[in-house]
Amino acid sequence: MTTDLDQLRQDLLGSIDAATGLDAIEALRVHALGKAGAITGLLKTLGGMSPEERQLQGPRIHGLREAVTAALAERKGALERLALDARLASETLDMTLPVDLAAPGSVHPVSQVMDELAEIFADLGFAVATGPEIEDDWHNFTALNIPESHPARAMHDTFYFPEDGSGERKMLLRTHTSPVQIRTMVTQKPPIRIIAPGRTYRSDSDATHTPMFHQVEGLVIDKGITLGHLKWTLETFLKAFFERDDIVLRLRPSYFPFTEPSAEVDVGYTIQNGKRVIGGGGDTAGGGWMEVLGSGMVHPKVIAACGLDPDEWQGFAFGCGIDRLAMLKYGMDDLRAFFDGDIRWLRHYGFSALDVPTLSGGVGA
Ligand code: 2NL
Repeated sequence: MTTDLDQLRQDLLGSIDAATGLDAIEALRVHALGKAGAITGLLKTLGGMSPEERQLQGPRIHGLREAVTAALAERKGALERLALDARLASETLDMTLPVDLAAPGSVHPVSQVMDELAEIFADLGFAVATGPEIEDDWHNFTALNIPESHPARAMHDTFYFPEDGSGERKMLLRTHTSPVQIRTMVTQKPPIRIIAPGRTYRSDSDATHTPMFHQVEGLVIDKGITLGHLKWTLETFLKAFFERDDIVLRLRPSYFPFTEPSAEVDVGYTIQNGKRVIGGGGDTAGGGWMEVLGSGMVHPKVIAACGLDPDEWQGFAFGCGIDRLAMLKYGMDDLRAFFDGDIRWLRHYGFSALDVPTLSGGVGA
């Protein structure tokens, strides 16, 4: 028995040491420790031995089983390391091959212009204010000095919600972002310096009008505010937005119920390669004027409607179409394309998400 066990140990450990593959290791494990394995067979003989013999042979057989189990694990580990080394030596990875990226998204021109506006006006000390797109007629019209019978209510081609019969304020889709400014004046103590960008709605639809469009309005309420502050602010804004120093402005008398006096703001343009380009121009030869903004001094009735004393607080306000600003700056010609959702248009005109409008030069103020 002693010689048999020693011989078996020598044979098994020798074979394990000589094994050159994981398959061979597995075969040796089955041969020694499997159900019908050599060591398994020896363990079974322990039951038939006398207590004295079992006391002698038990530790020897168990010792052999442990030695073989350990040798199998060690050889298996060594073979796996060899296999990995061989793979690492033979396989190469070309780190210069192009990566198959998912198509990146891009920033819509309207969003880009909104970000630019926020940056420019932040430099001038303006905060961005937002409010509901579903409004009541008090915030959208009445507080802005547009009473029930006023033609401007019809002029604005308002989308109204059906009346609920409660006699409460009529609900509508805001026709401008002015109600955001009204809400700010009602809830915030002056001085106020805000811009209100956002979606607005009018039942209008042709090449230059879409039922939903974007507007930005600005509002300043403080003591001693004059038309001079308005003109300087708009000039500074337009120079920064169009990135040109030669911006010329023309303020044309106009009428809005919510401002007095009111002025339409035109910007000079010149013709370059058959296209209108903002900057220079105006009344000079080959130049012309383009209307870009409406503005004025906030009507005392509007200030009073918001609970402020018009003898103490004055201000100016202005409004313009963001879609129109985007078209002028980035040379797009059909407004409807803005909202068609055609991915090819967006690939052409969209902005990289990394192209953030930092305007690091500031407004030069
Ligand atoms: C235009 C004209 C304008 C305003 C908007 C305004 C807001 C308040 C008080 C007074 Cl709360 N005015 N907004 C003033 C003048 C013109 O917009 O042509 N928009 C596209």
